[in-house]
Amino acid sequence: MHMSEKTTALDTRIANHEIANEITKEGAFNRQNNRFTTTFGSQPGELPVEVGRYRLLWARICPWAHRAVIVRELLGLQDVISLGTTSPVRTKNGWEFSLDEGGVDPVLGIRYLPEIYAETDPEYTGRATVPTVVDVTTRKVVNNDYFRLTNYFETAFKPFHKEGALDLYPAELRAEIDEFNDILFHDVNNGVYKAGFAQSQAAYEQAYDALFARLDQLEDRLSRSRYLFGDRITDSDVRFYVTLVRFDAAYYSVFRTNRNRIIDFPNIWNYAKDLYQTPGFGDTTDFDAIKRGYQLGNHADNPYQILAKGPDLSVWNKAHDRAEKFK
Ligand SMILES: N[C@@H](CCC(=O)N[C@@H](CS)C(=O)NCC(=O)O)C(=O)O
Repeated sequence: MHMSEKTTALDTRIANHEIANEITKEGAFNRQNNRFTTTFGSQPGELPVEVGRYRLLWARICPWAHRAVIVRELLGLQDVISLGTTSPVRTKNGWEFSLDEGGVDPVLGIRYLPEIYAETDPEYTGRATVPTVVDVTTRKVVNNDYFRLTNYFETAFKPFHKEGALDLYPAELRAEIDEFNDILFHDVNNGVYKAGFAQSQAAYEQAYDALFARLDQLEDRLSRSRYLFGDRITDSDVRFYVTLVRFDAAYYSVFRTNRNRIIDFPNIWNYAKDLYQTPGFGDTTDFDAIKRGYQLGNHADNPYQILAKGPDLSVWNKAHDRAEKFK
């Protein structure tokens, strides 16, 4: 019946992960490259930066997309780049615009994200992923470079930042931030996925060990400053936050990253609450979508589609000690 059909589709997706070509012979997850990577800017061949020209498509579950949405908020780019939101649980046809009236994105008129990838490049065989940036004047996917997207918002879109916007990517710190972000990506942001998608015990344990060794180091770093780079929020904080906010509700169980929870690290936990309570962070975080996306989507082997009741998420609104500690 319905149940077994669902299980079969899910099993196939888990078995192949639809990332079959992203698994090494040692059983480790090796993420696909981004297909649409043209840079934003004013040089020939770059994507011209204009108000209202681009639409950012995201799913609230997704950390890679969430960071672009947080930066869009922090910089006040809401009227410059429009936002389309898919439902948090990916369907077998890909990300679906079922939250919108009639089940289609109101600007692009598409029901599923892969439609716009197919329109842009009929030869494209990779996964249609969020975040995706579409040029609404040409209806083409122009960028899905989740790694650099926030940096474009921070630099190329600078003329459109709101007055008094934070400088999330200060010129004098860029080299350090880039170096830090790279390490953060491998051990933490993508580290949880490497643990969760591993298809061998050794690959899983390697990812787990690297992840917690790095978190121990970051716990120490955050005992010395309020944010990762001193007393100002930077791009790196956004990148760390999106993993932290998903950790206890999803990764801890679904990806087996269970040495300890984020609330067990005194400095990281207070830092995470500090960010959550900062406009742009908590107000773009949807725990229900995160739980559903990871637990009911293809990430988890969950044939009966049971959603875990916990953990208690009200703790994110509790007081933090960061302002007091670093005044
Ligand atoms: N574009 C990157 C990262 C973005 C990414 O993985 N996004 C996920 C959601 S968090 C997604 O859209 N996955 C779609 C799929 O696996 O079909 C990739 O291809 O690995």
